[in-house]
Amino acid sequence: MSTDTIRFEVDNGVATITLNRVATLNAFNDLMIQETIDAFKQAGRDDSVRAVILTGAGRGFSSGQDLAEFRDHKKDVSVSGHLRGGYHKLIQQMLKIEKPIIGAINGVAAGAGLGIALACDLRIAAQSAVFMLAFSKIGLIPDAGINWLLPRMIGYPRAYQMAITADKVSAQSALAWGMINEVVADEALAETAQSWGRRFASGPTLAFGLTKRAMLRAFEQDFETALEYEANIQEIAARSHDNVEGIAAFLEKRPPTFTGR
Ligand code: LHQ
Repeated sequence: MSTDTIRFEVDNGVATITLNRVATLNAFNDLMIQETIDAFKQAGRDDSVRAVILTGAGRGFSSGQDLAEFRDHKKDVSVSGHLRGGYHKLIQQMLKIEKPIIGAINGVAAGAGLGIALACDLRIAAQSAVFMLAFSKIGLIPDAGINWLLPRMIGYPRAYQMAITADKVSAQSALAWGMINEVVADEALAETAQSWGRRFASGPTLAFGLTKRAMLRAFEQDFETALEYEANIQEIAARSHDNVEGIAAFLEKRPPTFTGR
């Protein structure tokens, strides 16, 4: 796996993917999209990885599409082809991995960078982070899954307002609006994310992954179908070692040892 534009580390069951094109606030060029896809694939394949963190190096999380590269390629590639061949594959990979993905939002998340942040399952933001739908500033509509994900998180009025104003939204507002899970002091972000990661990695990660599958699928299901679907998924969880261990630990009044199996 090449890592020219990202860093990839695994420690204590937690894989950390760090976007690393600092001079552009981690703008996505083709290589960074591909390397991030490969890193998520690797995190998905590796059984020792039970939680994933996505963050940015330097003062940005991601400024979205690398506009310089895109301008240079525009004559050769259609925008829709670029989205389908790049961002869609990345987002689908993130949604497919049945392990919790924590976005540690260290600075500005703009454009498709915000879309990728929203495709994480949980988001912790540094106090100074800002969220921005930069698209309308360059005459585009939101992409990278934002039209589907953001109104579900913060409601249509706020999502539409963010889209047409392209104003920066502070971490505190993002928290109040339900876009993120927690805000911490800038200097506490990395350790808070690692501590969430370690906590999840020692939990019943099979159930965590199945919960992600059931909840994401339920967005598209009617209630009856969702009930049926969750019953089937629960059947899988109930056959796990973690379920046996969890019940035994409860009855024996001791902490459980979950293995993700
Ligand atoms: C950048 C970028 C950047 C290149 C900062 N590219 N260099 C999908 C498919 C197809 C087509 C197009 O789009 C998409 C999806 C999208 O993501 S569209 C939206 C693309 N993103 C933007 O429009 C955001 C552009 N960036 C900004 O508005 C600002 O840079 C923000 C608000 C993110 C940060 O502002 P500042 O903190 O003031 O930093 P800065 O503007 O000074 O940027 C620092 C450097 O990073 C600077 O380079 P320089 O050589 O002058 O130091 C910028 O040119 C570079 N940079 N974003 N997206």
